[in-house]
Amino acid sequence: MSMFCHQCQETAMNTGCAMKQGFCGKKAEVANLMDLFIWSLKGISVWGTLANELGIYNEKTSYFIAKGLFSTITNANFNKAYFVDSIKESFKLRNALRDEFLKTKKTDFKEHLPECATWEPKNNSDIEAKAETGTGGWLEIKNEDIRSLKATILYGLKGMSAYLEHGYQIVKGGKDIFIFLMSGLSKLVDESLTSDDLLGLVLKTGEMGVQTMKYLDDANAHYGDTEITEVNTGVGTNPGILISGHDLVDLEDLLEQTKDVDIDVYSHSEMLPAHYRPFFKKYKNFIGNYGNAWYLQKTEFEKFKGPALFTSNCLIPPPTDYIDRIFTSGPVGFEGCTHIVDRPLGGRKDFSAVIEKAKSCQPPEELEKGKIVGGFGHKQVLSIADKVIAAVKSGAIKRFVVMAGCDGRHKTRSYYTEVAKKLPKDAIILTAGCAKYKYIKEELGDIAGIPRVLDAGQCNDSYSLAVIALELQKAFELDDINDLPISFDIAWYEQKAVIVLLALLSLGVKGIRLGPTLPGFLSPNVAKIIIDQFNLKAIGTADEDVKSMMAGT
Ligand code: SF4
Ligand code: SF3
Repeated sequence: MSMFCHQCQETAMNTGCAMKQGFCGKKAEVANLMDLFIWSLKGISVWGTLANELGIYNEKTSYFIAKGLFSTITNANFNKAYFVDSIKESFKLRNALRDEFLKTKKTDFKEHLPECATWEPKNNSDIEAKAETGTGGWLEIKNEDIRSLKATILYGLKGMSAYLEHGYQIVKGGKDIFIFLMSGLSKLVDESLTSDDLLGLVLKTGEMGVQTMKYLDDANAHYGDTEITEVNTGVGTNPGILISGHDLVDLEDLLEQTKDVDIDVYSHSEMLPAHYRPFFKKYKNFIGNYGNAWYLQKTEFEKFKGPALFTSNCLIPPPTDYIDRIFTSGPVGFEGCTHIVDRPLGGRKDFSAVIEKAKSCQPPEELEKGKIVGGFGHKQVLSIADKVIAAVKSGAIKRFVVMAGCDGRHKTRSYYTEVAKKLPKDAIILTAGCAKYKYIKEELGDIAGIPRVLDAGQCNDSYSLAVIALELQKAFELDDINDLPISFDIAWYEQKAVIVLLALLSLGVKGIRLGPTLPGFLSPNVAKIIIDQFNLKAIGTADEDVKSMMAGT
C-alpha cells in the first residue's frame, strides 16, 4: 500500500512521502484513512455551508470538524482505529445535518453534489477499501497549481483548527471561525473554482488565521496574561509527570489532580509557556521545564523515567521501552498508549491513570541546571513600551528579528542558532513556538535591561508578536508595517506554522525569510506568485542573512 503526504517540512525529497510510511512514522494505511477522514469532513462542510445559508448551525458538528482536522496534523495521531471510528461518526453527523437542511428547505433540492456529500459506507471494510483507493488524497487533483493552492488552504485550515480547538476548550463560541472553516473545506471540493478564486481563499484563510489567534489569545487570558518569569530547568526529588503539547485546560486538570500528591509536574516543549501565566503559579508542584523541543523526546524520555502526557502534537512514535509511560489526550493518539477520555461537559478529564503510573516510577534524571526567561506576550511588552521605544530612538536597539515557529530535527536548523548568536548585540529576537529551543538557553545578554530574546509563548502566541509590531508601527507613526526596523526569519515544520505564515502575509508583512526549506506543497508557479507578491525568501547562510536583515533587506 502506498500513500501521499506533503504537509510538513520533513516530507521526502521536499516533494511528498509516498512509500509505505512517512518520515514521521505515519503508516500508509493511516495516511490514507486520514485523507478519507478529511474528505468526509468536506462532506459535512458541504451540507453545513448550505444549512448555514438557512440559518442552521450545529456547534457540536462544527467542533467535530475542527478537532478532526487537528488530529490530522503532523505528529498528532497515528492510530488507525481512531480514524475508522471518526469516519463513521463523520458520516452520521453529515447525514443529520443534511436531513435538517432538507427538512427546513421544504422545496425540492437538486444541486449537483460532490461524492463526499453523498457516499455511504456500509461497514468498516467499506471504509478501509475506500481509503485504499486514495479517495480524498492529493493525487486525485491532476493540475499541480490547483493541488498546491488547495494544499496551502487545507494546511492553513488545519493550523487554524488546532488553535480553534484549544480556544473552544476554554471559552466556547467561535461561531464565525467555525463557519469559515466549513465554507473553506466545502470550497476545496468545488471544481468550478479557478486559481484566482483559490488564491483569494489562501489570503482569506490568513485573515481568519489572525482572527483565530486572537480568539485563542483572548481565551488563554483566562489563565492570566503572560508575565516575565524564570522557569527552572533542573529537577526535583519526587517522581514526575511530563506534560507536552499546547492544551492549557489539560494542564489545569492535571495540576488540580496532583497538587496534593507527592508528584512533580514538568512542562515539555510547547507547554513551557504555561509557566508564564499567573494562574499556574499557584501550583507548587508545577516545578519546571524538562528537556527541549519535541524531536529530542526519545533520549530525554528515557531519562525522565516517569509518564509523559501528550495533549497535542508533537508525538514521536514511542519505542517499546517506554510506550507504557506515554499517555495521549484530545486529538493525539497512538496504538498501545493509554488515551485519556475527553472531559464531560463542565467536568475534568480523569488523569488518575497517569498519576498511578507516576507513583510507580523513579524521579527524573537531571539533564541540566538553569533557567529559561520568558513571558513577553503583547501585554507584558507593551507595559514596557516606553522603555523599548526610547531604546529604539536612542539607537540602543537597531533591529527586531522575529524568529518564531517550529523546531525540528533537520540538521540545517542549526542556522537559527547561528543567526541568534551572530546577530549584533543591538538586535532583539522576538520568538514564539518551539523554534525558541534553538537559542533560548544561550546567554545572549540584554539591552538596557531588556533581554535580547523575548519569548512570547507558544506558536499561537506569534499573534502577540504581530500585535507588538502593529503597536510599534502606531507609536512610530508609520504608514506601513514594513517600515519598522523589524525582520521576520521564520522556522516552519508543521501546519500551525502554515497558518502563522498566512496570518503574517494577510497583515501585509513582506520579505519574510522561511526555512529551513520552502514548503514542498508549493508548486513552482504558486511559489512564484507568493514570492513576487510578498517578497517571501528562502533562508540563506546565517552570515548573509544577518547582514541583510541588519541592513533592512
Ligand atoms: Fe511525511 Fe510530514 Fe506527512 Fe509525515 S506528516 S507523512 S513526514 S509529509
Ligand atoms: Fe513545535 Fe511540534 Fe510546531 Fe507549536 S511542538 S510549534 S513543531
